[in-house]
Amino acid sequence: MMEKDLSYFTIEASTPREALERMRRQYGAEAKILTHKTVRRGGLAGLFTREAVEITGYVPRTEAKGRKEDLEEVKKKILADARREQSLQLILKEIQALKQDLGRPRPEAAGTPAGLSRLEDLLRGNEFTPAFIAEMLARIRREFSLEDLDNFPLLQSTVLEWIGSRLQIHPPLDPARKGVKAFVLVGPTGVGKTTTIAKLAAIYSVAPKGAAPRQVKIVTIDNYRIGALKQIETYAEIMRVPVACVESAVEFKKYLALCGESDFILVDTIGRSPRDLAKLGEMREVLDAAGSYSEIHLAVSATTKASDVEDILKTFEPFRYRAVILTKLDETLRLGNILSVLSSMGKPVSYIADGQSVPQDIERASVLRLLMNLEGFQCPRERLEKKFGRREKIADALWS
Ligand SMILES: Nc1nc2c(ncn2[C@@H]2O[C@H](COP(=O)(O)OP(=O)(O)OP(=O)(O)O)[C@@H](O)[C@H]2O)c(=O)[nH]1
Ligand SMILES: [Mg+2]
Repeated sequence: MMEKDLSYFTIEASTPREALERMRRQYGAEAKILTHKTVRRGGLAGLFTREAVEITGYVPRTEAKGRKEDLEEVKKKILADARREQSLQLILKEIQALKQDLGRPRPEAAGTPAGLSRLEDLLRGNEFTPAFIAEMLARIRREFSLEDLDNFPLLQSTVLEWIGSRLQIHPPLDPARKGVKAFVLVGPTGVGKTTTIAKLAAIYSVAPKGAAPRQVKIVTIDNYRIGALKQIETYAEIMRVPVACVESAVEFKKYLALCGESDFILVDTIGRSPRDLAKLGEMREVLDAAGSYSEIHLAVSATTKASDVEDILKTFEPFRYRAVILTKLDETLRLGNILSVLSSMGKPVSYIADGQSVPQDIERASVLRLLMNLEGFQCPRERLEKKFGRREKIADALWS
């Protein structure tokens, strides 16, 4: 063993036994005696001294170090345990929090009963706008008891009625109405304006029983596009309805001045992109010539997506259209987008066109017809008819 590994000590005691005992007590069993001698202590100038024992010895330092290392180990262990303890405490806290969370009714779970999410899916499937859906769901939450939320047939028929009540219907054209001579159809390109004008011309050429006969005339200001005039002339020829072309406000004014009391003029306009503001402005000037003699309706295809419908309804606003004619209803099963926008913008619907056949594929707008076009809703028809009235084909109304 190297010297630096030893720790030396000196012990002085009255007797050898006492020295030995103290060595064992202080340095343990490992301690070894190096020297042992008798010394004299105390007294005064060599007088009255007493005998004592002094031992020197050593104890291996390794032992002392070992104990220190042990201590380090113990400390580390304690620290590790403490850390583990802390982690355990954290985990425990988290578990407790989770338990509390699970025990508490979860807001979305509590707020979305099965019937409500089924209804949401139904509205989404019909492509109602998110804002419209949110409004409907909020109303259900407000007005339905928890018990009724489980009654899905009640839920869907009520919502269908709510949708219906928000739709506005514009009365059909009345050629006998005093003052209004011209009915004008504006709208984006290709939505079916000309076809709709032809359908209306065919229908209104026939006077209802007992009513005074009237002369339906078609005016087109869509004579710029190749084939446009030909298209309306072909229809007019079949129906024996006169067609006139008008290119300016002055011409239109002159034309109207020559019309008689019994004339009913249907005006077909050139299809304009809602983005082509300059051309829309020109057209407005021509139409303004008719002043209060005319009533303008806006044709919108039912296949247009919600954001575009909103744009169209806004862009054509300067024409002060009174109602919307929904065309191409036969081409879509998702009517929610249009209905959402119409109801949020408060625009009434006057006619519904649902096919290319002239004159059959048109009818007066009715809430029933619009609701019937919604997919997946099941509601007794009689219930809706009772609330919103029946669906009426124009032809039925005119020729019955
Ligand atoms: N499926 C379906 N097609 C329609 C309907 N109405 C019109 N169409 C068709 O849509 C196409 C365009 O119709 P038009 O009447 O020429 O449309 P427009 O709005 O006059 O078009 P522009 O004058 O070019 O702006 C034609 O092929 C029509 O047969 C409808 O209700 N349903
Ligand atoms: Mg046209």
